[in-house]
Amino acid sequence: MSVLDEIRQAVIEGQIKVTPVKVKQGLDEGFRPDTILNDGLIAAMKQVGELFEQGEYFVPEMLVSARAMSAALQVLKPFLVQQGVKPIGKVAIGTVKGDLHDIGKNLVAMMLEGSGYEIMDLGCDVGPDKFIQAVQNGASVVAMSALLTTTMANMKGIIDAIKNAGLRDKVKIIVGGAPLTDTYSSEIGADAYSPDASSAVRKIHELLGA
Ligand code: B1M
Repeated sequence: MSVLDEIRQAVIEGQIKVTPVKVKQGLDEGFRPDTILNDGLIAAMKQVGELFEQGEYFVPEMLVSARAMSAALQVLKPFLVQQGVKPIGKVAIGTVKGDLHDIGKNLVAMMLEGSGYEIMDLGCDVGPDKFIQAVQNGASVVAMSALLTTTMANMKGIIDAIKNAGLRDKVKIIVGGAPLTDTYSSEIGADAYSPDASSAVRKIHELLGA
């Protein structure tokens, strides 16, 4: 079993302590940082997403895998920067104004980071200004989360504010969260809706043609 197999296995099993150690071992054995990222960590997260979609993994398993991946990225990041590896795109993610639920949003952010995106995490209770600022600072995707039927209505206000600021054609907008639907996403003028973290990654890939 090569160290790349071991990295993949450690992420899939959600081994938070082992994964960074295996990444370090891969670097010591001379594997390029981008090989470890693409063939180790990202490949494993893709598999985790597939296991979730097949109903074999549930949110807790996905969460520990995402945490293992995040821990490993801390080790790998300086080497990727040194090597000049660029992120696929910048995603500004936040839970909308009035809403403090951030567990799902954090999971989506971790899966995206694990899939090669730079994340601008705006936190929760986020209004239009912060999203607009993020687009002005280079975000190519805005990802909004809402868990309350009362706060999902604020997503339209944010999309309208982005339009009014003349930035709508500079950014793709994706929405998610338990009370959301595809129909609602279309009604408020978002580009896509995603019901869970792994499909969020897939949809954003599609939106950016990545
Ligand atoms: Co709240 N809460 N909560 N809560 N809470 C719900 C959402 C609720 C359904 C519970 C219930 O009544 N059965 C209900 C909403 C009812 C409704 O609006 N229809 C509710 C309520 C009413 C409230 C308060 C109003 C309660 C009160 O104070 N009276 C209050 C509101 C506070 C506020 O936000 N202003 C409140 C508070 C809280 C806590 C602070 C205690 C805590 C949040 C802690 C935190 O997030 N840091 C909390 C929790 C934990 C929940 C439940 C139990 C769990 C939510 C969760 O984390 N799920 C929830 C009931 C439930 O869902 N069973 C509930 C796990 C998470 C991984 O899933 O967030 O759905 P989820 O994310 C998924 C997908 O939705 C999707 O991917 C994720 C991963 O697969 N997704 C995205 C999410 N965001 C996405 C963004 C994307 C793409 C996909 O971007 C593109």
